[in-house]
Amino acid sequence: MEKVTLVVPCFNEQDSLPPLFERLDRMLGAHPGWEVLFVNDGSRDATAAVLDAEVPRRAWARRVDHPRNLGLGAAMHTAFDNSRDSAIVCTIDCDCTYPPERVIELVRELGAADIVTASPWHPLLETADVPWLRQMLSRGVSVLYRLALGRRIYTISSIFRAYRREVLDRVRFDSNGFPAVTEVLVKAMLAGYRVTEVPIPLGTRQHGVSKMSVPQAIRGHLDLLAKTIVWKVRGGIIRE
Ligand SMILES: Nc1nc2c(ncn2[C@@H]2O[C@H](COP(=O)(O)OP(=O)(O)O)[C@@H](O)[C@H]2O)c(=O)[nH]1
Ligand SMILES: [Mg+2]
Repeated sequence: MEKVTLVVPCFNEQDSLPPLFERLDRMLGAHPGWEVLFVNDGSRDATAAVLDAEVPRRAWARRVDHPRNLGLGAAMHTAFDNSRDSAIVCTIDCDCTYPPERVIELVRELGAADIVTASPWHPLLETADVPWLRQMLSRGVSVLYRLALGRRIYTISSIFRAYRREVLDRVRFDSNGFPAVTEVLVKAMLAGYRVTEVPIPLGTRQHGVSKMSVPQAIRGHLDLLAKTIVWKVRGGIIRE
């Protein structure tokens, strides 16, 4: 059986973590080869204390801590470096805006793909329980990447994904923050890896607040879009 690591990046998620642990407890009983790696990225709330209490009680749970907040991309680097013996690595969010149980479908779909990503903006889905502005931005950004890449991709920035280990070993990404999620997918597509989208609706956060800054996200995407066009014109990304 292939080893699977679920990576959970956490920044100030003291209230999201307890319900997530409960759902993972129920889910992982049926998946004995799976582990969950929490990356506490210099949280300033009680995230570390919640992990202190919950992780040691579970055989499937591991954690890594950054001494200070380094960003989502840095947390992804730490997690990917700390899961080298897993054939499959998934990233899921802390706030359960994607139902964590649905990661099982992503892993199943990896049979015929190198990356499987949740796709709330897939045409098969009509609604999303997301504030109007966030939804327009996220949908709009995905359209721009679709045009820049010249490839059918409906959702470019979802964190809820499954990767084959080879992709993470070969596709380097430089972004430290949220754009890392998009950068790794763009580069993998340009390098010829197979990407499958699974329509999964995005829900609203029930605990805590979003850590994404909209102005920063817009700047990050404009920068990455410009780079994407250059990479595309140059004829793709060489697999390292
Ligand atoms: N490690 C780490 N995780 C982060 C950081 N910012 C956000 N996250 C996590 O990334 C996931 C998505 O972030 P969230 O704030 O829900 O963003 P949104 O879903 O785009 O509104 C959550 O699990 C967050 O805890 C960060 O700076 N470092
Ligand atoms: Mg979220």
